Amino acid sequence: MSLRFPAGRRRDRGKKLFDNLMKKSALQRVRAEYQPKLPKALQGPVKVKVGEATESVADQKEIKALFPNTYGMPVVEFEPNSKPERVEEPFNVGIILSGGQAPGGHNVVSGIFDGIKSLNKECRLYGFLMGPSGFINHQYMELTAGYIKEYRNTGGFDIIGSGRTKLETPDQFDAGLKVLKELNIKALVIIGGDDSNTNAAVLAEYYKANGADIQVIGVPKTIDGDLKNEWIETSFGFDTACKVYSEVIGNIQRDCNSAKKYYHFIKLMGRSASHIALECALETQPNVCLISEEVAAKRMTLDNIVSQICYVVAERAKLGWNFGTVLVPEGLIEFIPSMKKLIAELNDVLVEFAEELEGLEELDKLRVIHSHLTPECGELYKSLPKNIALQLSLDRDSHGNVQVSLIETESLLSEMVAKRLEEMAEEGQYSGKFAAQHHFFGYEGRCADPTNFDADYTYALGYNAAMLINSGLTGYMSSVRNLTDKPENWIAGGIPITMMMNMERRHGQMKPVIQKALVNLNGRPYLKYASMRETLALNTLYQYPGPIQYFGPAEICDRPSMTLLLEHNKEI
Ligand code: FBP
Repeated sequence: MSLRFPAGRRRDRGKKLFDNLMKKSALQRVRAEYQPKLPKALQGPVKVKVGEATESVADQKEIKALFPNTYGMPVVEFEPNSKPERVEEPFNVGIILSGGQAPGGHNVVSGIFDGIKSLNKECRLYGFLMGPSGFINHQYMELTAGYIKEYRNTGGFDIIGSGRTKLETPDQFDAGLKVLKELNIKALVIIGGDDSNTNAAVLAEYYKANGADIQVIGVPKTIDGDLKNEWIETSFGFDTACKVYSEVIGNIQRDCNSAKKYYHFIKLMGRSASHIALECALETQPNVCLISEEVAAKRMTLDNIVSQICYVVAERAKLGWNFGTVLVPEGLIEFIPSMKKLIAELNDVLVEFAEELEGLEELDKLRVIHSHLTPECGELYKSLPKNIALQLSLDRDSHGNVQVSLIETESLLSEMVAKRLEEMAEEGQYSGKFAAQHHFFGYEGRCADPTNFDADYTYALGYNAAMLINSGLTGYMSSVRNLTDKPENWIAGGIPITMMMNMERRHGQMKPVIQKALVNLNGRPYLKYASMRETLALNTLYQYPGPIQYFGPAEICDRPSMTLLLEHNKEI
């Protein structure tokens, strides 16, 4: 069923007011004209350079057996071609935006659109609405030049909406195939994170195995920055989101250093990995930044973390400073070994005793859950503030994950720090004042207008996806590399998704999945932060990065993230 999206009816009454309210802001109007930069190879006709056959990063035998038709394909790279290319037969493409929003999604769409139109003006682009569910339930719209124009260089996924429905069963694949055939679609592009790209690989294999003649291409998206490897240097959206958060952290630090009376506990999005927190720490130089991967590696307890923060607070108090900033990665709680164990038990209890828990009042719910936990986890559960215990006991998301964005880790830590400081004061080890403010920066960064870096990167990823489709490839992820160089020198091509896979236990079963990239404790970004940590804790060396700049000198407007620069052995 073709739909206009978003559905809305303009009323004649008050039309002038409505039209006025519909006007774009000055920045939006000027930004719409921005022409994203493309790698040299994509600026005209392309030819394909085919590399060697590939292997998966691990578990080759198992992955090969699960992907007999799409395993071992070569890495491909595009090069400029002197022959002008025009595709005689126009073709149609479908797209799905999957999972959490990330700045630049609209430019992926416009890149695909411009890419296919450059091959043949008659090619058409269809968008499935609200994520994979639009594909399964046949809800779509055609994306025309006029419609896309409204969204170029803007943030958000509202062009067609996004969703978290998992695309993983043959029934869903067959339901989707029907609409693909109806619309004469030759290729489906799935713009998503590691799970969605894993599903793209499964879908590509399924369609190939069943002779469906449909190509599937993935595009690496997530502000969390955890979909990256040797071939995918960063996922899109990370750059913009981190710059938005760094701006506001900087503003808070100015406030903090002006009033000198609060500790600001700032939780930052990033469901699992701490890349966002780490990047913001490099940008803003807070007094403390917790890194979940370090907590797990050192097998730290909640108590250890609280002690670490209290040490900083007490030492700063000796210098007369009763203020500071603490960055907390969103996923922290799941990386504390004892909490991880508790969460795993809670996952089981919530499923097994769902009926018993249904409709219970808060206190009864806590009591019943507690009665089903092992003594060790029960004790930890009981020691948590009531609101945190309840937040940990909320329903899981559709992938079975704890909804970490709903857990107020920042308040949990500050409450525990306050309690410990009181004890320290009684023992004469602390004589400062402690007052806390709490913040969570997450959703406000996911739909920001993309930075020049993300606007260029996403447009190139989309345009590149169009070239992969035209090259007849399936089961590939769009890859644009060499990102710390100028966009014209970026390398465009495709990476077989199976190459990034290994087998992991998920919900009790071994599954082929793309390896999630956590913060590497031997990597330059982490080591750089670790080398400054003590100095940042016991001094006040805040940085104030300011807002994203879209117009001006390239060193300000086009600068990639510090994480990317450091990972590429560049100086920051
Ligand atoms: P993706 O992995 O789909 O890109 O989403 C990541 C994320 O932004 C996390 O940082 C956050 O924990 C989660 O989405 C929030 O999910 P929701 O939008 O469903 O509240």
